[in-house]
Amino acid sequence: VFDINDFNTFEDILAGLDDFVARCPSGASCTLEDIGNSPQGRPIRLLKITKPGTRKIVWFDSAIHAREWLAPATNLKLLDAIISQQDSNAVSLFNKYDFYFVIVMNPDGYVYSWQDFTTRFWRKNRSPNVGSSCVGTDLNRNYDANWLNDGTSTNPCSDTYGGSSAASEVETQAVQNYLRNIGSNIISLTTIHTTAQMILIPYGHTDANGECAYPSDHQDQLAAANAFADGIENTFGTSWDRGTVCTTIYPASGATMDFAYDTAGIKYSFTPELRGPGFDPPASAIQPSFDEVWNGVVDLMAQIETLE
Ligand code: 0X9
Ligand code: ZN
Repeated sequence: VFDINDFNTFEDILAGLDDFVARCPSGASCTLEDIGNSPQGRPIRLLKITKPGTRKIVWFDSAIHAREWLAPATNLKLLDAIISQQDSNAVSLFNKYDFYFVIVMNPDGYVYSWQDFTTRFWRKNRSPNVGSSCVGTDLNRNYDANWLNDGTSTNPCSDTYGGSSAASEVETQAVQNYLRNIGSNIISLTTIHTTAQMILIPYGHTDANGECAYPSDHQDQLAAANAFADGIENTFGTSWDRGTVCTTIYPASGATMDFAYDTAGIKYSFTPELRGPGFDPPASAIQPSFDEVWNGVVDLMAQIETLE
């Protein structure tokens, strides 16, 4: 049974999405769209919460890394906040923007992380690799964004295996195609990970000299990331780093966020690394994670408005 205050199986999340659709705010449309299917045939399901007219889209996705369970749990609470119009911030955000949520970007990996305690910390998808007995590609190294440049592996047994070619994986292709089509309508994209207490911005790759690369929009992106991280910190007095992937966590190329910025043209693209502890926090971490991220999102959107 779906429980917004607990971790949920893939099946329960799909049922939960149906419940959200049934609770659509009056005057709004809530629609499900499968942007693709995983190799094992599971939907990559998008929930769109929209109002009539042409409005910019705020995008949140999660669980591209299977084991990072607090990410989809927190994302579901963000979805709940918008659907229930929980407070005046939720109301004013939804007065301005449409909201798109993909809760599970890596369905096969997520299901596998629920199988038993030996598979709980699985990260990649579950596609077989030709010529290897090791399974899976790191979908957050498989995007057509400086693919294989840095912080990624050509070894199929590695947890950061980039795949056999850029966008070799159908999960990657589905998201890339979708973002290519609607990217110009997206005002901000947040692709949620755990667990390092950071707000990361592009880029993850390095240049020809091995130095971290910076986008031309860096100053605006950093101002937005600072608002996001400050809003989070102010909630419980925690400490969150902010900065480019390459300078703040480590070089890592071929990720969703860098594709979103470089190819889909989404200037404000973020990778939060949520609170821990680790990849297996207790369910009691879900509410405080949501509380702080929600405050961060409210401040982020206000900051983006002053920058645009
Ligand atoms: O390594 C990753 O993919 C992310 N960290 S995690 O511990 N969740 O695995 C950070 C990657 C962010 N990279 C780019 N957006 N380039
Ligand atoms: Zn991750």
